[in-house]
Amino acid sequence: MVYGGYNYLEMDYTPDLKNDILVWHWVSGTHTLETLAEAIAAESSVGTWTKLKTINQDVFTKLKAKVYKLQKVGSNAGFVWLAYPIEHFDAKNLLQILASIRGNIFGLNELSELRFLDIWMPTRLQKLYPGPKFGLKGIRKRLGTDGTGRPHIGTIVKPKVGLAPKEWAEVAYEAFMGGVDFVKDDENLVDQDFCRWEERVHEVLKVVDRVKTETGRTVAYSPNITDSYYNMVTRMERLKDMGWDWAMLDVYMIGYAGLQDIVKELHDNNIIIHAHRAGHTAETRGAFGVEYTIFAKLWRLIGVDQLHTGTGVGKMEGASALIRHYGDICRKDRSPKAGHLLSLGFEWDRDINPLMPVASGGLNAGCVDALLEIYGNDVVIQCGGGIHGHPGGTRAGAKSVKDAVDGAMENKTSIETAKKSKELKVVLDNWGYIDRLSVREKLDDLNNNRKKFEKLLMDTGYGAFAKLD
Ligand code: RUB
Ligand code: CA
Repeated sequence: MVYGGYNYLEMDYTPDLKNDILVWHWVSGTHTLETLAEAIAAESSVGTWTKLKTINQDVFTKLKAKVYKLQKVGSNAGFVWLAYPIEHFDAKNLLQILASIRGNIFGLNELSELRFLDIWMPTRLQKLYPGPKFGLKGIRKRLGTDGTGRPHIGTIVKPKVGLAPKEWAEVAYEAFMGGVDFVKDDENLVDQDFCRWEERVHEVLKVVDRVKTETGRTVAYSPNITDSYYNMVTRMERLKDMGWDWAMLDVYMIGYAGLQDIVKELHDNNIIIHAHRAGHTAETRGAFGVEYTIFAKLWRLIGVDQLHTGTGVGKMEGASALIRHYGDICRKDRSPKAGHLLSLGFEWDRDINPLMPVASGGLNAGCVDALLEIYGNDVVIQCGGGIHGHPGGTRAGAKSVKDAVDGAMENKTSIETAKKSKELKVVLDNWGYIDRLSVREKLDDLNNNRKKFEKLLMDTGYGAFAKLD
């Protein structure tokens, strides 16, 4: 088989986990799977649509992408595994790597579907990137929860835009007083006329101090600094002037280049980074796109400290098994033996710290038990509407989540806890309850029938992921 004059199929090649970047794709198109795979290999590495007078065998042999595995699903579709020698890349330049492996290939005429399902990054590559500075451990230390190991409770102040700085801070105060550890701006609140950034930060930091004085508790605020690079740096400088050490970034909007630069600035200035991922679904859903697995890996590599990773039970898409996998990517050193659904897995360099995943999107206290089943306790449970939409108001909403979390830490279900918490009871009565066992059964069922699922995937293709819930 040749594409553009060269052969990229090397089915007897064993990937070199120390020196290759591996990539896994789902593809379908108008040619055989072999041709589609070779088109991808050529366009993403040394080749093009035709034979070149300018290429020599040495370049080709040393730098080409190798298709080392194919799994057909019908004649013109299937899974493709590729290996790129690290020498192909300017390994310290993430943009260069991505322009190769997730660049032009998405525009090739012959493809009608292309899902970039996973990436393997050798530790040799990882050593060129910082990883989280504070991460899970640093954040726990900052909030004083390293001893308890309990989940953190977060809230996005709602409405997402519209409140004036003092109003915003007052809602934050109510949330803190009800038991929230962490408040944050929403993805689309930065520095609008009705709520100037500087004034809002000033007001909320007063509230953070007030909560400390009144209750002794350490709480945090993550102001959104997302903007052009220079404006982000200016805001970071203002945070430092105000003595504050936490900031939020819309990481997808900023893009990889700006993100790496602002992360470096924030690391150098000891500021904790909350990463909101708004917009990623423009790429992570649909026939052409990139799995969230890849974003989670890249954002841990780049070095954010906490990252939105989905819920499995809330308003946003994502099956619980996949959400658990994203949580693992954020926190574990290496992928669990079972549990990564045929993906390439991961093994983090020991200098890449774990980060704290954030479950968010359509949550309320009635989801707490289920979320802890999916994630374990190293997670931020973040509710917006589920706190500020509570019939008793923000403070009661926050208390409902706090009671559910405290109950879970004593091995009680929220149903049991609700007998002594009217705030939690109202939530369960109004919005319902997802019990831990139902989630456990679903996840166990998949684990016990992993081979069956993998077979379904290999027989029917990428769509089988959609059957997970
Ligand atoms: C959630 C919210 C966040 C979403 C984003 O508000 O505002 O922007 O979590 O989704 P609410 P994701 O709690 O009212 O639904 O976390 O999946 O990226
Ligand atoms: Ca939001």
